[in-house]
Amino acid sequence: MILNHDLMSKNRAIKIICKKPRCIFNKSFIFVSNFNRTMRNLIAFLSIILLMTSCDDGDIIFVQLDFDDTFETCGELVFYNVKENPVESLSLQISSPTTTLEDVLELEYIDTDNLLVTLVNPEITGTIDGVNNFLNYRSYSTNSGNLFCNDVPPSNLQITEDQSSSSGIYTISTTYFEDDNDGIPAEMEDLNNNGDLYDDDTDGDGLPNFLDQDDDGDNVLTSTELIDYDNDDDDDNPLTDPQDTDEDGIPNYLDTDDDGDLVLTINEENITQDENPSNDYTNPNLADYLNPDVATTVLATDYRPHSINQTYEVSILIENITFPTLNQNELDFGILEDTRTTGTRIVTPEF
Ligand SMILES: [Ca+2]
Ligand SMILES: [Ca+2]
Ligand SMILES: [Ca+2]
Ligand SMILES: [Ca+2]
Repeated sequence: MILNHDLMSKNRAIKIICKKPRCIFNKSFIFVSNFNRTMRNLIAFLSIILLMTSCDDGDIIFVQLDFDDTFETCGELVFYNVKENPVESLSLQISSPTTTLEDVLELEYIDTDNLLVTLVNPEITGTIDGVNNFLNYRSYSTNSGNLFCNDVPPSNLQITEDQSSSSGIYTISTTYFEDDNDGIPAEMEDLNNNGDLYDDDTDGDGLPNFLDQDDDGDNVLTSTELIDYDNDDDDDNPLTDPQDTDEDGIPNYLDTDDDGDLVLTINEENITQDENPSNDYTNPNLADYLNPDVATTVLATDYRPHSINQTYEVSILIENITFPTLNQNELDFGILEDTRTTGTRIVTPEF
């Protein structure tokens, strides 16, 4: 009855509004419309009650921390993620056991020739105890620039909330990739197609082809030899038709005697002996190692240094978190953004 009364009184209000000429509602439609509106109001009211009840329940805030999927690091050893609007930060500070980013990225040789490397610590785990190792969530009233790793804290820094987890397990996972960047995708350097990139070593110098800038070991880089000068197949792609100067069926980048003059390319250093036959020209238009009419032997004494591109991917997962008033027990920090996660290393195979 009360509901009907309310509806009727609202019907009246609507009737007044409907005095406009373009109003085409009839009375039954108005009743349905009002019924829906009342139900919406009722649902909204119940939602507010529910929300108020929830917030009274030990002040637990049911939120999902929403940060970028990249983080940074500095010092000894703080990982942090800062976002704006609102300004918030997450930080993981590790001091025991003492860990540095150098530890995370450390490599060791895995062969006797000191050519191949692997990670020393692909996974580092530890405990957050709020004493030695901290996980903090903070919010700030202002954006104060770089919030971490300043010798002098920002002067206008106002922390409005600071929560420290009293527990947690962190796992720092690192993966490491290398490539010779020679223009041939790594999977195409798996010559025997067995899925193992490490057992393809055309020149036998100890560097597998996918890490070897000079696959045939003739001191002319693969990237130099891969060029398809004649472009017979018109696709401008040297991978589909790599240059084969002496037409012996072996592309130049895998051929130790590129011009077929029976002098090994590596020994065609007629002009300058600098472990690079590609700059030796008797005929100014054609390098000697590609010129079968020049067959002078000047023995090489070394392999040239090889550059290998390095990429690390560092991610952190934190589990069993206990923040005082935040209900989240697992946190994926994302991927580390740092200049030290890419680099090159130089190796020179033994001649
Ligand atoms: Ca090799
Ligand atoms: Ca290669
Ligand atoms: Ca060659
Ligand atoms: Ca020659």
